[in-house]
Amino acid sequence: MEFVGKRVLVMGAGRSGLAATGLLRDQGARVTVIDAATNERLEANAARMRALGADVRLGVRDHPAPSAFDLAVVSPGIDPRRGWVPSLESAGVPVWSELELAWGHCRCPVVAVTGTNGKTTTTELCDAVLRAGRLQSRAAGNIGDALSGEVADSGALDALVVEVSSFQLERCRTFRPRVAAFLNFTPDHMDRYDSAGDYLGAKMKIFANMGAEDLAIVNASLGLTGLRSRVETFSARLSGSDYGLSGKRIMRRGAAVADLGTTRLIGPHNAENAMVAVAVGLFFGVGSKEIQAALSGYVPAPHRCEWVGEAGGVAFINDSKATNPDAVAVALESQERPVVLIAGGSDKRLPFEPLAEMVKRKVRAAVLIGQTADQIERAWPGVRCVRATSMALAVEMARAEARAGDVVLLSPGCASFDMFRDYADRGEQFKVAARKILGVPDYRGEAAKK
Ligand code: UMA
Repeated sequence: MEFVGKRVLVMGAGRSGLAATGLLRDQGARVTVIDAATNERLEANAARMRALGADVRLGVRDHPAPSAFDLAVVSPGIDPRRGWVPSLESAGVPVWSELELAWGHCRCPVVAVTGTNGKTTTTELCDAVLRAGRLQSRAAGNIGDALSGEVADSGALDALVVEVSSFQLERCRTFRPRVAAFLNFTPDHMDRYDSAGDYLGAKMKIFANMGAEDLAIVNASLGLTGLRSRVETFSARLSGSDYGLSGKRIMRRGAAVADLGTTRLIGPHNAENAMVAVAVGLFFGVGSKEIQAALSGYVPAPHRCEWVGEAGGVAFINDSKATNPDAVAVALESQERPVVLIAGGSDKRLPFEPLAEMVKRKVRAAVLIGQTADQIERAWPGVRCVRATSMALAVEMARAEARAGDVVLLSPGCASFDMFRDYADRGEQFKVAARKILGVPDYRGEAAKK
């Protein structure tokens, strides 16, 4: 599409809106940005977008007329089936996701990673493997830096590794990754989707435009059929897939291709994440020594079963990134000590009953926070549950419930937006409170170090 002089509406003034505005202004489009909210962060973004020549309106209640626009670009946090998007579409204004806009300007192969859990770790691992093979690679997308902000100099890259959420795939038409990985699937975001099938449908769009020369790397447990691209399967649990596990070794069709024994990647879910990174490395011609070096050198990002410290025999682990019940199950599975669990948060309409049996087995007490506290307590009969109204209080209460030899685990199983800015803010608040108990003086979180 030719953008010069085009009137484009950017919906959402967060990271996606900011990056989309930069890209559109570079292309000569006339950009209007709207956001229903207003706060300090959005004001700062608005100042940057105005400096680029965009018309920015925060705290918008009445939407501008559809006839004023040739195209709308929607941020992933905005549900295109509700609110104002349907009226734009019925007025004939095309609505693209930010990912679709970015894709049209991308000049290098894309490795796209989706799935319910493990996307960020896998995206980082793939990027690390490609870099170890001396390829010019960059990670972007849901991981934090919107793709629109990364495509300008993408012609100089060998690959962009893009973490892709279901939200970003909605309102995508032409996105075609060279390699797409689908890690796993359990119901999530049921506050946005009408059914699990609806959520799966959004995720499956990752494969929609791929052809015979492209590669899909899929978890064998998904049982996906009918993809037009080449397919390789992986599983740490099922036999018969292209990639599997023998002890700590990753096997490809019977031959060892990497050793997890020398890595910090713990648990079957991380073995599967690593299998995808190996498959991506081999696809791009990275040597096995380089692949192994990348896996061995990888340090998991914060907020994913992150060790905070131990005092008086009680350890503190921050798994704030666990934003659905399945991720809590993975965290609990990997704990060998009794757990005092801090859980709860904003409601995504996900059931907690399936966790009840594991929680009974592993959890001494649960400290519940946020909107879902009542629902979780009802779902876990027989489990001691107490309530906290802040993270500081939750950590203190968890410490009081714990005995020497226990683990205090923050693994909320919910989104964070009822009490925190995001999952990282929630994890930082947990670490601040835990380090106070651990006796680490003056710890005020990662942000304070920058
Ligand atoms: N808004 C409206 N009207 C609405 C709803 C929202 O105006 O009806 C506004 C909000 O006030 C907000 C903006 O729209 O200012 C929405 O922005 P956004 O939520 O899309 O936030 P961004 O900063 O653009 O961040 C997005 C992703 N956020 C979501 O998908 C919710 C980030 O993923 C991503 O890192 C970023 O783009 C860059 O690509 C975060 C996330 O929580 C980490 N993702 C979900 C997840 O991982 O589970 C999918």
